[in-house]
Amino acid sequence: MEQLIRKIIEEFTTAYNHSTDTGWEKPLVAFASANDPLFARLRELVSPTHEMPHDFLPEARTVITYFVPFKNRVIESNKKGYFSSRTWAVAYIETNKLIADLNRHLQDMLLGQGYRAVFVPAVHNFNQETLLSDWSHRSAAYIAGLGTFGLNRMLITVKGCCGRIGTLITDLELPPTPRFQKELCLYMADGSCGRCAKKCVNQALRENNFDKQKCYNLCLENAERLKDLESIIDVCGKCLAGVPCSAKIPAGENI
Ligand code: B12
Ligand code: SF4
Ligand code: SF4
Repeated sequence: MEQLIRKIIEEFTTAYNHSTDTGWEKPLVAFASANDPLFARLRELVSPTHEMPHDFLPEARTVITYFVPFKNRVIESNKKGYFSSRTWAVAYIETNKLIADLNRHLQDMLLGQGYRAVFVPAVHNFNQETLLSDWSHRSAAYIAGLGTFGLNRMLITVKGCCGRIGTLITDLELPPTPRFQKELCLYMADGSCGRCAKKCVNQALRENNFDKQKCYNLCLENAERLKDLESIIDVCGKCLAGVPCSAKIPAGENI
């Protein structure tokens, strides 16, 4: 089943590539046990109301997590300038749609095999004042071993951090993926790099602080400029594009 789920995620994304402008690299997939004690820690780290896998599905056994990496063309488009590129914004819309459709497809497949599955939308599931979600996709993906956190607060995977994360909770039991034993972010590993903080165009991200309200304000400014596109496109991503961890592990192959 593990291989089947990986294959479905890869094939669905490849097929979807043909009907979009964005196009993605091959997705990465990792599984966490729904009973992993790190989920309970999210009530201290994120918020006391953070949901547990069993809140969505009482019989939950596994959290399926995946990362859909952007193509280089999308990353390159957002490297320069103050405002988010249109290509990056379109990638945001199309990847959210891909994740929603892929989650439904996986859910149907699991239901067809006699299992249950529930999922949380990839975006806009957060409190507009606290800027907190009760289901942190990147924390679930970290617990599943998909990557480690960067100074830019993104989850860095073996295909970098430019891309989006989807998660699905199921009662199918799958073997948990081993977590990385090293920090993938150079700053987290040895205090070097810090390129993302220098790239932040709104002084929201610094080495010792992240002002998420400031970040959100710029995302909303971009949304205003991109309002001819179909939905609210609160994007920016300047601290992700054109940095050593954009599309690969920054330290190279020695991890
Ligand atoms: C609210 C939100 C925002 C807010 C607030 C951001 C923030 N950092 O808190 C605003 C609007 C500002 C925002 C901006 C952006 N966002 Co946003 N956002 C979200 C959302 C909806 C919820 C995040 C949340 O609850 N944050 C609260 C904090 C406390 O939790 P967290 O950041 O998820 O996780 C942290 C802790 O768990 C912690 N942690 C620390 N120690 C430990 C130890 C353990 C054991 C664990 C488990 C966790 C942990 O580290 C994590 C990262 O700092 C998620 C989708 C989702 N539901 O998860 C997307 C999401 C985080 N956003 C994403 C992206 C891409 C962006 C932008 C680049 C915008 C864009 N698309 O152009 C910017 C980047 C800003 C930045 N540098 O962080 C992606 C991240 C992809 C990735 N590779 O990690 C997500 C996951 C959406 C998705 N489905 O892919 N975002
Ligand atoms: S740019 Fe450098 S410091 Fe920032 S997250 Fe990437 S590796 Fe870490
Ligand atoms: S998303 Fe934009 S405003 Fe937010 S931290 Fe990154 S560069 Fe700064």
